[in-house]
Amino acid sequence: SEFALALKSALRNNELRLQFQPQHSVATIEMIGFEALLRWNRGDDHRVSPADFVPIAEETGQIVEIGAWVLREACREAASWTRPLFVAVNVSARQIALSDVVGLVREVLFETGLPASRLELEITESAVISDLNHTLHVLRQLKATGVRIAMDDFGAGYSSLSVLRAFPFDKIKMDRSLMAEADRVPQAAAIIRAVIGLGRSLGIPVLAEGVETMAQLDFLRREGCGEAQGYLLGRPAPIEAFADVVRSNG
Ligand code: G
Ligand code: G
Ligand code: MN
Ligand code: NA
Repeated sequence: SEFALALKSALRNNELRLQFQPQHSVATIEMIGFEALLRWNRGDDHRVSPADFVPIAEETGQIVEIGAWVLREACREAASWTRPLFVAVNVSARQIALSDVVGLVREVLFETGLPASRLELEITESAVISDLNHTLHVLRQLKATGVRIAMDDFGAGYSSLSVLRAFPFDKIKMDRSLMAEADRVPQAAAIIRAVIGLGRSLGIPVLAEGVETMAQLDFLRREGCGEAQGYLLGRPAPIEAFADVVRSNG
């Protein structure tokens, strides 16, 4: 399609960029790392959301090349920071199915000099389910390189619990739809509490996504949630917006 063709030239024409969104400790509000988020500007401020073009890139297989670019760019950037903040990179199910993600990660860590301990890979539960055996095999190999694996969008799909049982994830990222409903829907607040308890039982941190208000942050603090991300704490932005933080010593 026209869209897929335009996407193909996007990489060559330098139209792809990364933005970074901070992740914070709930207890101390200290910044702990960033999620790298892909942005496509087709020119003349014609911005296309990854929610629209990532699914197409997955269909056409272009996600392999684009995903490799994202990983390389994110790790190169993080390696230049003077503070040892981590960077979290989204990895698509199709990337795992179609390409050698383990080889790519090893190569990029070697090339950029970023310590594996500062890289986190975010995988959605649907990615794990789509080809359980192959994905679990890849995730184990990835973990052996020393990177952390986070379950992304937890609570948005159908089989979260079985996926958590099948693989020792290093972090749970609670889907932002839970946070959005927490004030209005009692079930959502109850589920957030339960997920925080689940993380505690499993011994892994839980990060709440989509935190937009002080009331939500207070709720998370009362419930003992470890980490948060959202517009209240910082919107996704070019890394220059965070230059002071990533280059400071404190
Ligand atoms: O940043 P925004 O909320 O517009 O992102 C929309 C969706 O696109 C989210 O689900 C996010 O996970 C996904 N996304 C953003 N950047 C990347 C990326 O680099 N790779 C993949 N596979 N998905 C991404
Ligand atoms: O699916 P994933 O978690 O990777 O997607 C992250 C997406 O969530 C990004 O596209 C980012 O723009 C969006 N996002 C981040 N913080 C907030 C927030 O506080 N509110 C809303 N509505 N979206 C957010
Ligand atoms: Mn994510
Ligand atoms: Na998410």
